[in-house]
Amino acid sequence: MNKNIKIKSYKIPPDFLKHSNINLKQYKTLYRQSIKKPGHFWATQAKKFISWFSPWKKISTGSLKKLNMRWFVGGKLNACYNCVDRHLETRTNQIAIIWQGDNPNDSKTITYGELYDKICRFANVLKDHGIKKGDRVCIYLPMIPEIIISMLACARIGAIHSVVFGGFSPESLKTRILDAECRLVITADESIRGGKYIPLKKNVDIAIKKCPKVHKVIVVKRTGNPITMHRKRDIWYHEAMMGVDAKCPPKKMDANDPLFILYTSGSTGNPKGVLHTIAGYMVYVTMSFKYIFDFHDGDIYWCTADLGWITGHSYLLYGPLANGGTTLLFEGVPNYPNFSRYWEIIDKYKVNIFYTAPTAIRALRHEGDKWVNKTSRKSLKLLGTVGEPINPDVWEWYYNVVGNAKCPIVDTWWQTETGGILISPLPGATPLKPGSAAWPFFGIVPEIVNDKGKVIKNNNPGRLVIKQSWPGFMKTIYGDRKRFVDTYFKEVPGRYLTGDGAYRDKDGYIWITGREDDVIKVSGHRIGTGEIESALLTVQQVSEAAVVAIPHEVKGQAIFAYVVTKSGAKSDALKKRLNAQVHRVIGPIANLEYVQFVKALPKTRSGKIMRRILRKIASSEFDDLGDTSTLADPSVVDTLIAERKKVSNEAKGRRQ
Ligand code: 7RM
Repeated sequence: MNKNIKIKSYKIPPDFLKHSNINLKQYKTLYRQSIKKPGHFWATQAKKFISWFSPWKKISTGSLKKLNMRWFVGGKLNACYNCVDRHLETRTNQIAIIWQGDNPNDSKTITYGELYDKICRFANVLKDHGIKKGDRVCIYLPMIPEIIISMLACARIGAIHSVVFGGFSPESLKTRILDAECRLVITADESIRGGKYIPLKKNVDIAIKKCPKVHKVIVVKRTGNPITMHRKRDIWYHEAMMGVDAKCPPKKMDANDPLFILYTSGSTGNPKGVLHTIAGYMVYVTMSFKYIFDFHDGDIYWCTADLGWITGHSYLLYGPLANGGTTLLFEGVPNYPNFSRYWEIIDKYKVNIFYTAPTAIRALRHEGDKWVNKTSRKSLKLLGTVGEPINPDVWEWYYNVVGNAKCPIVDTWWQTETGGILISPLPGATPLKPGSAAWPFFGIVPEIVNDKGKVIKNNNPGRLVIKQSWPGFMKTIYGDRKRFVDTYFKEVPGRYLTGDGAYRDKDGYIWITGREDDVIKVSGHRIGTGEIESALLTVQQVSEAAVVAIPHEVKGQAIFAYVVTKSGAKSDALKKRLNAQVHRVIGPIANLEYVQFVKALPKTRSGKIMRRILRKIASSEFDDLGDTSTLADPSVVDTLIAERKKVSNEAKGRRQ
């Protein structure tokens, strides 16, 4: 974010103040308490927001320095009970889930009473197939009610769910199933997005050929198109649900038992299985949902994220349902059948809280205001964004055109690892600065430090770290405690290293500048450049590959691959083949926007690729390449620049 751009700040819309849960004065007082006496603060919240079978014995033990932090030690609870059972007394007939299919005519609603019944039955189906407490279950489903039923059925019996996004390839699915040692997979025949059919069951069949531990596959019939069912292994969901017992008591789980594993990309190696535990996660997401989204009884809330990502877990499912809310589940995409789709859905269901990603906002803004102006959006009271920095001009468009200048925007910064939102405005308390995620949430102590770990101030950019433990933080990387310690705690001891860069302005507002490591965000999807490089290296002609991100108007970032081929091969056909291979290994979300064939990569004398230089050259910033004196062969840079210029000239030539 350019610090020289003048940012206008926005007061809280007066209408909003009348009903908001927290005002500025309350935020300041509570925040102070939350960091001075975290134990007392979280004990109060945990009692208020969560129902316990038996109370904790110690509110917390251990420390972030020793990396043995535990919250609500000795407490007993169940996440599914908190999302469903405890609401039955007052909300049996209230709608829990509004489901909107890809086809605008395809929709249904599910009440809390119905949801309870389906979850109990499905939990019994899982038990009948040998799933018990602690077993891992892989969920590879579209955005249909059965994905929520499956996740909560796992939580009910103490099984650990690992949801894999439906856009991932069979290869990525296999890696995740093997890493978590899943025993059962839940999938659908096909998914439908934007009118296109994706063969989920076929992908599962390919993936589990090499997964010996998977003994059952449960298949939801979504499209009804023919698929292959393996007689001994595969079961139809609808058949299994018939005749199964409708009673299934929730398992009394320990506060620090695992709730789920969710894979996310890092700088190096395979994706990491981020493991979250029940009590800390539930307290944190339930409470943060209520305050950050200013949730009130009767609100209609819509988060557009897929349940395959952390945003879907925390703020489509667990947060809203634990608060007894009505949550909208949308199967489709923002541009089908037309660019008004989101706004039409908002009008159809009178959505009043809407949470989406900057990439979607940019894409829709690009199509012009007419698609928005056709709709009323009168119901909206609050807007949210997540996933990447949002530029001030895109923010203004969201605020004025979508929100009619009457809805605050919560720009929420957080990560798979953090469980819930750590930095965000509170809508009734925080004057808004477009492009800034504003202030820390309760219990969160962010710091901006330099390479030596020293705190820096006054608009100076540095690494964003978190100083104190909070209940929503992950417990570990599944099966790899060493990687957990090395990734997040080695470089700045005693702090959680987020991997993001940031600075803080004189009003205490935090501005996130983006990742500082080799993780990129393409259309809000988190991808490791290392994973893409590994995929490229599986192509026979490739001898070396280096991937960097370059800025993209709609996607935020796009993938730029430098490829060295054996025998210097380079052709458009080879580019296509490389892209096809990346799709096959990772999935279509990892699309190579640019491939540049080069003679050599810039390396230090110790053989480390200098990505900083590659990033600049990819973005055609040739003037300020920084220190190149440590390169083993500095002339490589000139060749790279010449090659880059040649490619952009060719592209220009084609456009003329
Ligand atoms: C929730 C989620 C995490 C990374 C994170 C940041 C980026 C997320 C914002 C943001 C600027 C935001 N989890 N990020 N939210 N950057 N402003 N409001 O996205 O694990 O998939 O990604 O996303 O770089 O480190 S994630």
